[in-house]
Amino acid sequence: MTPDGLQNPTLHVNPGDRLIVTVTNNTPVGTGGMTINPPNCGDTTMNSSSVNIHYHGTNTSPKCRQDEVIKTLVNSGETFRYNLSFPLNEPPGLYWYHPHVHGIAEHALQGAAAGALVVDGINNVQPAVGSLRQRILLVRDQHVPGNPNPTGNVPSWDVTLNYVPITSPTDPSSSNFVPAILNMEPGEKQFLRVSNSSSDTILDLQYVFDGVPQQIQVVAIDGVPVNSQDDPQSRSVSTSVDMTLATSFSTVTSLATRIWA
Ligand SMILES: [Cu+2]
Repeated sequence: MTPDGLQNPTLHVNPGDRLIVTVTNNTPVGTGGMTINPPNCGDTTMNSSSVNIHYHGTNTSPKCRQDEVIKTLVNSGETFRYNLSFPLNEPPGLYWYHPHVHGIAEHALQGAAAGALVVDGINNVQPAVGSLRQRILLVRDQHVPGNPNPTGNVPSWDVTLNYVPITSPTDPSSSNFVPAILNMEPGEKQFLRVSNSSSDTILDLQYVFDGVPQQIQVVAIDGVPVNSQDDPQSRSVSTSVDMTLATSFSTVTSLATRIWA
């Protein structure tokens, strides 16, 4: 989230593009310190507030200043410039970015430090989505306030949808369950691009209207069009989608007015 409370920026690139990102670590000076053996990239010492950026799922190079997460360290007060080359054959789709300093990545992700990265051109492989309204939805997880023991309707983690909290309990049959709400016109189709940007939460997503899970057509998973070997424009139809950690999928849905996660 930005200092003004806005969403982390959604980055758009085309295959073959160069992406330049300048990162300044404005978090307080961290505790601890572990010297990282050379070759180094950025700082040479890791501490509790070190950051870097992983460009999740992209086919960019694991070299320093590109998608390198093992040696790259940007510490409090430091600025670091990324300069990534996307290959010409990068599949269009939804990707995401997040800090990936080993040992503290979970902490950073549950602090909501993740954003969407879109390789444009999905309508070249799925023309049906070209005219639809798109929504980019990032599900993140975070600590349940008070850290209660998970039991019954008390989940291990709370989740948010584009930073809007989905309050516990997350059981739809509970009387005080509050879903995330997406408004749609009757009969309208929308193109939903969803990323499970949580660190520990596996999702079972449905799109529900009047208590009835609606039909969703999955057009791509992790940037790969479904059924692409048989028919690149085909779509898998279901009423729910399971998402393991760090996956993304794109769906077309109609009729429903609410989604919950
Ligand atoms: Cu990742």
